[in-house]
Amino acid sequence: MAEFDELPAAGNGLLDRRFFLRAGVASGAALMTASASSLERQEWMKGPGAGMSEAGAPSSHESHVVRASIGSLTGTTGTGASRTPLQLLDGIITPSRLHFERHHSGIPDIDPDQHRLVLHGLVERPLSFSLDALARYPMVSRIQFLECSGNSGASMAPEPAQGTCAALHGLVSASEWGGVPLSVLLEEAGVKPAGKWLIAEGADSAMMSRSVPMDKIMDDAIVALYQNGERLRPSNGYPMRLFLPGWEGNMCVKWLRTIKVVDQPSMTKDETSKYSDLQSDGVSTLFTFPMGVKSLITSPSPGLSMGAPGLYQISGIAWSGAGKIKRVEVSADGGKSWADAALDAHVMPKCLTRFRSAWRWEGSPAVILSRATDESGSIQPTRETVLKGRSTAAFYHYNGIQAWHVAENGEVTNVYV
Ligand SMILES: Nc1nc2c(c(=O)[nH]1)N[C@H]1C(S)=C(S)[C@@H](COP(=O)(O)O)O[C@H]1N2
Ligand SMILES: [Mo]
Repeated sequence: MAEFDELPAAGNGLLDRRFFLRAGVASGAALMTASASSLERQEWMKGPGAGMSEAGAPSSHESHVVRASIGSLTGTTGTGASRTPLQLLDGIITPSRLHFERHHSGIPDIDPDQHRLVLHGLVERPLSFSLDALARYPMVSRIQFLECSGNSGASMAPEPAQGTCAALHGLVSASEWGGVPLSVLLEEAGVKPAGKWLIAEGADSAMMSRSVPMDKIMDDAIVALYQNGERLRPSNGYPMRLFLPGWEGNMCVKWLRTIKVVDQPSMTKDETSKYSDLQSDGVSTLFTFPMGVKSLITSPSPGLSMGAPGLYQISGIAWSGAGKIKRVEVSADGGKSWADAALDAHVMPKCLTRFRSAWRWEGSPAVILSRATDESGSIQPTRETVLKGRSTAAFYHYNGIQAWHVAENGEVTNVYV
């Protein structure tokens, strides 16, 4: 251990990230040394275990790991959101059952045999695809994040809201998304030269629709059929959704029903009155598509109190709509000094990246924060920078640095720095 105490990387106990790259380091977290009684056979070893089942479920001891802060507009049950319990997960994949949900009019009960995707508008040949027909096209799969542009909106409030990572930032998840590149389908339909945008519409009663520029479609848009190896969950768009890697979640139209090729954006309610950013001069910024570079310490975080002073792992997620995460820095002294965090091996474009830092907490109050940089060179801004020039009524696209206060008793709360 002493060897790592010689590798302080920043103020207030942050250790060098090489801590995680060396073999054979112990954290000293095991509370008791093993004794003979630790080796006694437990009850569950004294008879055969349970049988097989057709589909698995998490351990009954993990029943607290569920979606949180579920809210719906008054008088509705499906017009709102549920949030991913980020503080209870590790790695970068969100189990499908915990992917956040955001619906404007509930989850439609779609019969996949009846459902069609219709491609029309400024095309040579309007086409209609059944699910079976779509599944015969060449497919791709990528592990990528999906984030609602309303995520973290609470951080714009004048006083820091108290809540878990789920409550404050749980409108982001990551999955392996598999499906057919939309460019392939459009090539088959033949886009007319005047076709520069398309309007994607869903089969829910909200008929949510968004305009998408053709460049993005030709770059990496897919009609997603699979999520983490199985068909999409109903809540996430079954049987098909538009997936636009790195772009705001709202544009990833679920229960995708029609794609109309047009010559200009159609100014739907979801890209004008909603999902636009009101500035303090009264001008509203439209079409903020890629999600900004962002990171968040998920452990420790509110609800996950610290125990006795000692060696801790700070862990969190970072992501950017512009590409890969290049660097994550962590501070344990409120941003006075920073140390590079170690990144887990899976660093992929437009995906969550897991970071870790070793921290020797002395037991005194501390403010911990993380700051991500992406491969385009963008650095996660401070809260102050994000709010500059924005109307106090603005709500979307918040990617500011999140600070957590660790009290002497180990309790973690949300603070602004
Ligand atoms: N048809 C349709 N598509 C939709 C929505 C919707 O209500 N209806 N919600 C949008 C919003 S605001 C977001 S953030 C994402 C959420 O996707 P998820 O529920 O799979 O997490 O879907 C988008 N696509
Ligand atoms: Mo959203």
